[in-house]
Amino acid sequence: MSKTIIISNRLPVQLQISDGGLTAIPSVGGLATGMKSVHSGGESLWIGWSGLTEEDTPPALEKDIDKALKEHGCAKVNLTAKEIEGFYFGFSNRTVWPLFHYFMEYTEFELDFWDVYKAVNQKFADAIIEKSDENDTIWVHDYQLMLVPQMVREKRPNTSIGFFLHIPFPSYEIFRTLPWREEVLQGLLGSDLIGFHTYDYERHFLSSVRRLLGLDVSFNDVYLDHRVIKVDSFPMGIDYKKFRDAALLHGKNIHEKRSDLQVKLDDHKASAPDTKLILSIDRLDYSKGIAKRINAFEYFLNKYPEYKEKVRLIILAVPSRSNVPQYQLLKKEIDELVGRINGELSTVNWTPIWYFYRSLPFENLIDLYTSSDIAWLTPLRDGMNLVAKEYIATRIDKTGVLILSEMAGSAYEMNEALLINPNNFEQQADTLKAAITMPKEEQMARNMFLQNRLERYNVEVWANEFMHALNKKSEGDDDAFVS
Ligand code: ADQ
Repeated sequence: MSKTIIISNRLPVQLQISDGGLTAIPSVGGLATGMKSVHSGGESLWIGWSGLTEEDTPPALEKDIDKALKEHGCAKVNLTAKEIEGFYFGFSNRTVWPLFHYFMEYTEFELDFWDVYKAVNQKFADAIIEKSDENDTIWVHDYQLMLVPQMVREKRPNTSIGFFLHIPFPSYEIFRTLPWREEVLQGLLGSDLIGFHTYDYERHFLSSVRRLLGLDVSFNDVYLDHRVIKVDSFPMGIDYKKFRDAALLHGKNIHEKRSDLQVKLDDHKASAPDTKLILSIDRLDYSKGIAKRINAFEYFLNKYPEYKEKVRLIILAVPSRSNVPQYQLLKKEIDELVGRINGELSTVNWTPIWYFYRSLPFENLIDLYTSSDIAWLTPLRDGMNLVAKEYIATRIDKTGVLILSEMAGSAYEMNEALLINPNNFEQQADTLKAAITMPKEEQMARNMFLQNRLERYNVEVWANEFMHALNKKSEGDDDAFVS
């Protein structure tokens, strides 16, 4: 029987080694949830890195780890600490991530990183070959594994291979600066179907293929030797029901067991009912525009001083890639900015910014979404941005205003949000004012459209549409690709 093989850098389970032994805990992330419909019923295998380096894996536990992963339909690729350094912290996050997000000044072109990236991609490809058959369908995820499709294709010319990029694809002018640009394109073109979040990323990719490889491109088909590769956009959704149900439950439990954070949020509401809460949630990443957002908030308070003591900005920054120097510098910059602004503007009754640098449990995420009057998300470039979608899904009474950067992939589908250019402080200050004063009826009218769309195009639909297009491709039915 043929199966589906899913490949991503990390597995959808986390291993925990304690005195009591080994446990594998399923992750709650968007990808893991989205792939549930594909990754179920014993007909699929998920291959990835377990999160433990070879050095950190006690040899006596090897077999137990494999067994625990197998129970979740997973198999691991073993990586050494040196490989993680060059492949993940190196080429993936010091070359591809900054380049694809247009941070040229942070992009490092290191031959050593590239060599390790190639070797680790080969390890993933070898694991796929070892654990799959010719008839299996293979779905490779994201920028850490862009060479895998071609590496598998060389050994399995007839296998059906799909690839999805979760981050933006840059314009040709930026992409062509990469010393290994042809190899990356050829790696991706080992696929039968290549998916992006938006039509713009798809267009950028096709333009690079045409100009750098000189291949024939017609509409969204690439012609390579005797193969036709399909390129299309599949905007990723969220698990709408999960967020909606959590918010409904949250409303019912309000007077029972409250988290510390919820107690703080409720106290805030009781003591300052007219103070609007403005929420921002991101991984601590320079692409998310957190420092600029804090500066824009200060600009807003100076432009409209009547809102001092009437608004509060909550910043939740989730620790991320703290081994990479740029992320350490950003953390320092944000700490200092928040300290300075709170120091200069706070009053006896008011602190303008509440800043949390940590990962919070899911319940707390829901506390924040449901308690905030406004969500303000200002990435400078973002493949999609799921936080924008999650905030809207939790607004049970349909109130709440979403201010969203035009540079996020999700902005293409969320026209009813207030869309802004994160570099335009004047526009952002005016938009914040418009959000604070927006009548409830208008909020509800906008969110009704947004919620209907999010409910319909949820993450399961996203995964199924991709798989459907990939299966159609292998059956030779090209009608599935008319976008
Ligand atoms: P990310 O850059 O991580 O993803 P995003 O899409 O916003 O960005 O997803 C973040 C996820 O983390 C959300 O699902 C959110 O609920 C969760 N999260 C945020 N704060 C948390 C916290 N404190 N504790 C626990 N969970 C938290 C990359 C790309 C995006 C693209 C996604 C999916 O950079 O552009 O949308 O992949 O393709």
